[in-house]
Amino acid sequence: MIQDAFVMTRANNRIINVSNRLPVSIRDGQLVKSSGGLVSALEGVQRTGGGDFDLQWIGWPGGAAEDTDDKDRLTQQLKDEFGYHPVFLSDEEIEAFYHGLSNSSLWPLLHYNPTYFNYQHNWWQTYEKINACFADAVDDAAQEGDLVWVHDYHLMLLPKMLRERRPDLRIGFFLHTPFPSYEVFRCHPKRQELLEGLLGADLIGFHTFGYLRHFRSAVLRLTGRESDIYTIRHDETETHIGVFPIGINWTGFEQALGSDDFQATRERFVNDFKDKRIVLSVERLDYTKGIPKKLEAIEKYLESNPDRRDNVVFILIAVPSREDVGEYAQLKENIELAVSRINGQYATISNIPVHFINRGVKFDELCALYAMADVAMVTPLIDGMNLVAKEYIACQENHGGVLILSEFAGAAQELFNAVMVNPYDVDGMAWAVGEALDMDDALKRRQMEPMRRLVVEKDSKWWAKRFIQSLVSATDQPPRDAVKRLDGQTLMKFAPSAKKKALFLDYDGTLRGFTVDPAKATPEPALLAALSALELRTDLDVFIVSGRKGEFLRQHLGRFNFTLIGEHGYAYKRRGGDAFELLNPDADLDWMPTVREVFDLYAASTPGTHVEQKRSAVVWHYRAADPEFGQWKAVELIGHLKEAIANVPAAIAHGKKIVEVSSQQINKGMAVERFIHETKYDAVLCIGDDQTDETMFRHRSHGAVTIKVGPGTTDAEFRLSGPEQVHHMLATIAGMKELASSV
Ligand code: GDG
Repeated sequence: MIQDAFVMTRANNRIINVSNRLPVSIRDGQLVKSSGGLVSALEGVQRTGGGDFDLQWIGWPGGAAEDTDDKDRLTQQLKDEFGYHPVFLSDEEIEAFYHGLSNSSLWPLLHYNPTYFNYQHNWWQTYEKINACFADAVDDAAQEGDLVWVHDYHLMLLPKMLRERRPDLRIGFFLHTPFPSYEVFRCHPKRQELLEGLLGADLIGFHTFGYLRHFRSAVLRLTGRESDIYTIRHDETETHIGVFPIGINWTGFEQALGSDDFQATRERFVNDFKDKRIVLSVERLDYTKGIPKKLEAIEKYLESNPDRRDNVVFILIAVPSREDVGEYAQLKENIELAVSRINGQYATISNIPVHFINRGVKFDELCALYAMADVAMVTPLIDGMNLVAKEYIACQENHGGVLILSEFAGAAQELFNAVMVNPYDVDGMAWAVGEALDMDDALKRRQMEPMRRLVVEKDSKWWAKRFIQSLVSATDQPPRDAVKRLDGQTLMKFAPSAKKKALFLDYDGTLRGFTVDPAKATPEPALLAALSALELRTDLDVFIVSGRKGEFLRQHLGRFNFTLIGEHGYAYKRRGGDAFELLNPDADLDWMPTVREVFDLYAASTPGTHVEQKRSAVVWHYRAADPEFGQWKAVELIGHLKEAIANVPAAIAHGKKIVEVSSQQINKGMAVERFIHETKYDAVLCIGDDQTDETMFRHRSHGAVTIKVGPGTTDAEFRLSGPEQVHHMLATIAGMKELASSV
């Protein structure tokens, strides 16, 4: 299935899957299959390999490099037999990268557990180093234009590292855990670096919309990058984001359910648990899975239902996990204590209520348990998705079981018919056990059938196909606007000659970067140097075209022999002149008091915002407001204004952290028009960064060189990334002799 999508869109049929663990482990020199949620899901992807399509996999094969003899032979074997490329880790690296940074700092925060958070700077250094080793491994294995799919929190720096090394690759990242609220994620000392690392990807996927929403919020607050529901904009490109709920490896389950081994195991278990009702739970022994609270609920249920103590069995399979991390050892001890307390209290001569199995079971045993259990109790405190919930449903071929599901699992977003519980509410969970055990058969079937259809259809292949298709289309799309990089050849038009040339330069965001306090955005030395050099060129007329008031321009740029155009073209002062004149003295500004009133209302109700009154415009500034609240109120304000100014000659612009209403009879484009009509220029350059500058860019069609500064859609022909590049361009123009150098 993946093949189809892939072959249709690309000439090169290779996907490089990168995850911390390979789906096999090296034990005693032999290759053994490893288990876990990610491996289970990706097995489906791997199975579609072969034929037209080639899946490579890069990851750690488990164990310490020191303990692996004959690495060369194993590397060769992994490559030849499976298309796997191992990244070996030393004992020290496993400690710092895997147990340390990944599982003791990232895992707790991603799962809302700052109290379990631990951090050491050397862990971070090793995390950077190992991510770089993975980048090297991908670099070695990847051919031009390959798709690279990076998985999970162990490799959050990898997308950026790869982007820097190999701009030709198409990079996707999928996070298998939740992405928490910004308030929790911000606890991480390296929060910014982690986000920047991820933003190297072309596409980032999450299990649920909630995680995506938190991610967007963290990106906005920590990096200032704005986004819409599908994309995060940055420098000259964008990162796509999307929701891709993972599915189970249905092919594997389907095969198992049809096998003799499964039938035999199932019969054996049915016989073992004759006359008993089974409530099953399966999970890694992890504090996120909520096992202690589940045991409290079981205890409560047994306490309040003495008549059930003889015939209900709770089978708890808790697969050992991260036993080297202190919190996990403590958790295991607490669980063992609770289990023996419950069994001591509620065992009868004919029944032991809790069967606690602290190891993995074989796959056919797992399937048999899923198929025969009357109830599955999946009650994590938080879980990215939880495949066990879906696997249990898939094995309910006769639709006779009931799923109790935590509303804090990603799976709860899809499995609406489960008996939903709050895993912190012990009484509620105990009640749900009774409800599930006593549910009538017709209702069970009605609830189970649609859920089973969903998990069987939307399996891991479906999931992988959707992700890969989205990555292909994200990277196949031409940039939203075909903006070129500015080249030296274009700038040649401004090389010294007898003919006159004009430069129309916006100020904020173009000549000067933004500051929280606009009054502090005064010209920096690099800009002053470039402008001084330009001033010496007698064949160049320079115009500063800004939204600022004339006085600000006079104070900070008045020393140059330039024409200053303030308030988006409302007032201008000619070079050499003294006073500011009006561009259009007859403009109708009667709408202004009404707009001002609306703006004042928003300033009063949005902390950190203020109104700036200009002569031909009113501006609401929200740069210092909470970024999300500011953005939200800006959208609301625009809606409000649209009604208020429906029939007047005024226009609304949503610029960078501002909303502005200005006269339609005055704009920067009209100012440019006035001056290029007065003087016949041989070449014209217009440069600016926001929406108000777009009115200047319409002169592109008359041969002007138009340049957009920063990201975003534009009508300009060229793009520069920020003020630094603009300074460099101006210095280049100023210093031109006969031949241009490149920017
Ligand atoms: C992470 C996220 C997300 C379990 N016990 C046995 C066994 N398993 C298999 C299950 C299942 C997998 O392990 C567990 O997957 P989960 O999704 O429940 O949980 P995590 O391991 O925490 O996985 C999670 C997942 O990644 C995928 O994105 O859903 O939220 O935390 O497939 O069947 N398999 C066998 N014996 C066992 O005893 N054979």
